[in-house]
Amino acid sequence: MKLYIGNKNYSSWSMRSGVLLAAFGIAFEEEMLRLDFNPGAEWRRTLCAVSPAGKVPVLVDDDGFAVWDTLAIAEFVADSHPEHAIWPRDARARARARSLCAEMHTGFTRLRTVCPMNIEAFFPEVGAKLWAEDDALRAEVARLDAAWRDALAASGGPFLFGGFSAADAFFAPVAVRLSRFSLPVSDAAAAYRDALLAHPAVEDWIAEAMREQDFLAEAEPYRTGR
Ligand SMILES: N[C@@H](CCC(=O)N[C@@H](CS)C(=O)NCC(=O)O)C(=O)O
Repeated sequence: MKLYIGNKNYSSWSMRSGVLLAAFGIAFEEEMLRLDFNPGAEWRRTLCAVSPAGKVPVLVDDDGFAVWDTLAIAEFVADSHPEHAIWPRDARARARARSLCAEMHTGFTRLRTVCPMNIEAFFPEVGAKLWAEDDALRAEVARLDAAWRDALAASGGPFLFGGFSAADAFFAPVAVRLSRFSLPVSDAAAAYRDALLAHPAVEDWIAEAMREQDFLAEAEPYRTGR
């Protein structure tokens, strides 16, 4: 299988699929397409040849069959690898894990907008200012904190549903954002954030993102003063 991804430093959606496959030790080749937001950019032509949606990540199976969008990729990986508990084995826990992934997929838009993924950069002052001024951001972090606490209390941790699952892969970029912007969370949520950041698959992704050293001005609202 081949996973097409964007820059590891910036592409939060790529991180979800990459971390999911790595966490379960599923072999895959990785092809990084440098994100370029200009119309007609080369990476989009390459990408559109494998996926009509034109977004990363895309998982291409050995026979060329392409699956795009992180939710569909998680389902395809779970179907292809029933030996792994990609989703929790218990039906209700599985439904709850899917609810959280779907909520992440469509929600937390304020957090995603004002605290963009940028693994190599630390913005505690920006985070403090946002925290003081942005009601919508605080409300989303409160919802996130409650969702994490509920799942952890029900499972006993250390991950949302006990062992590492797709739900944790979906929240890995959120753990990065909370840490890079120093956003305050409860003790239970902070312990989970740190467990997630210390997971080997997440650590590897972060280490590779740090090595990228590829500044993309379009993804940098804070380091360019825009
Ligand atoms: N809903 C998609 C979102 C994918 C997405 O927005 N990927 C970004 C990179 S993180 C992208 O390809 N952006 C390029 C664009 O939108 O033109 C998923 O879950 O995979």
